[in-house]
Amino acid sequence: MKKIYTCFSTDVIHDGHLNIIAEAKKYGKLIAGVLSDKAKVRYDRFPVIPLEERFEMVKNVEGVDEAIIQDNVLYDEVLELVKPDYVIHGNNWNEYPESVIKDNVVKNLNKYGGKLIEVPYTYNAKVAKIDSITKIKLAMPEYRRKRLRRLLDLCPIVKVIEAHSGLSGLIAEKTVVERNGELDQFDAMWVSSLCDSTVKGKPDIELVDLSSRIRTLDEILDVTTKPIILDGDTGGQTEHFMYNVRTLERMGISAVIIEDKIGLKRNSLFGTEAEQTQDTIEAFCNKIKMGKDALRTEDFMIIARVESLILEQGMEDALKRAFAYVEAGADGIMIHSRQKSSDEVFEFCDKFREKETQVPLIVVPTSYSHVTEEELISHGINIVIYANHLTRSAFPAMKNTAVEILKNHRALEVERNIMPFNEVIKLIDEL
Ligand code: SPV
Ligand code: MG
Repeated sequence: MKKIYTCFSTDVIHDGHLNIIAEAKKYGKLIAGVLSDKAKVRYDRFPVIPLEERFEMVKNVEGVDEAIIQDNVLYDEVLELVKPDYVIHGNNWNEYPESVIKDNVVKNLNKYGGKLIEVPYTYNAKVAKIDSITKIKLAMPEYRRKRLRRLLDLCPIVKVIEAHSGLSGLIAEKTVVERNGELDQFDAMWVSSLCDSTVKGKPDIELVDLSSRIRTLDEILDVTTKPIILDGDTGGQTEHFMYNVRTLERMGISAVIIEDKIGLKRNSLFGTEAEQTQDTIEAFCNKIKMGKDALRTEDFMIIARVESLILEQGMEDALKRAFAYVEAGADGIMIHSRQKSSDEVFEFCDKFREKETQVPLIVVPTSYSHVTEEELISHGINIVIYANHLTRSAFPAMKNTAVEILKNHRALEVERNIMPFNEVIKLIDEL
């Protein structure tokens, strides 16, 4: 009896899968892989049902003889283990970046003479509807909100990119690349005060108020499914913060990060060039505590941002504050720095981890952008935020286009650098 292997990364069995199963059964015994959560978040999207349920679902489909968990997007391990005579897959993996998976399967099959069977991918109205329902479910507040905590459990480091509009949110949502033969994508979005202010032509001084920030959040929530971390600036007055965290929690935001400053907030990267005042430990701990008390779910995270290194108050002060904020109930600590070297951030993280092994550490490597995610992981960092990079890349591109049109008295010269018009109109999926 020949062995056939296929892998499912799905929450619902639909016509497409049944077609693959029917085709597979013509060849022999079918072993179905169920892609684990950890692999699924790199490959396509977060599952809407737990792995155990997906496993049961696949195992019980008629035609599946055996189910196993596939813990990697790439097939090296599973093919080594199962050694199937055939792998069967839909023909929807011929384009980048999915094509790297096909290449990987072919490479592994070639090692022992296994064969690949490709069947036409089924995409009909029913399949499209299931896809759309899954996305809607993922975007619902109660599902979206808790996913940041899940990601912290699943990923060696949670990768967060800045978004300031529906369009930049879609880039964060949909960009998938191949790296060293594997697929990779961002896990969550950061709604930065700097970028949310800058795109509105305003300074980053808490002038863009929460109502406006909520409109930005809503725009992003409307077209994406990934979790969102809000840059909450100072959190404002404690009495207001208590109301605001509940609003954010209800909207499905996963976390707010508040910095331990008071008065007129200036962007941290100004450091001591601008006058900035740090809050007292007592008052900031009280803000955290009151915020936590106001929450109604276990999902939403209040993360405390320590500004001691920014304000040159020293490592001792930074650590003292971080431990006090954890004691007050902070769900994570963000340590910020504006040095070109990562030394002070790493020293902070190493010393923090000597005492505190569980509370997530968050960093924003804007000034020390040479550090890799692997280095951050080695210092116990759990979340990396690329805090302003989509805004900073859009600005020079727009400026250059404006300059070129003015210089040339026409738009022809910019055409080669801009998106073709017919691609723009197809960029956004319609219902
Ligand atoms: C932001 O992105 O608005 C931040 C990070 O708060 S920083 O600009 O570095 O202060
Ligand atoms: Mg900010």
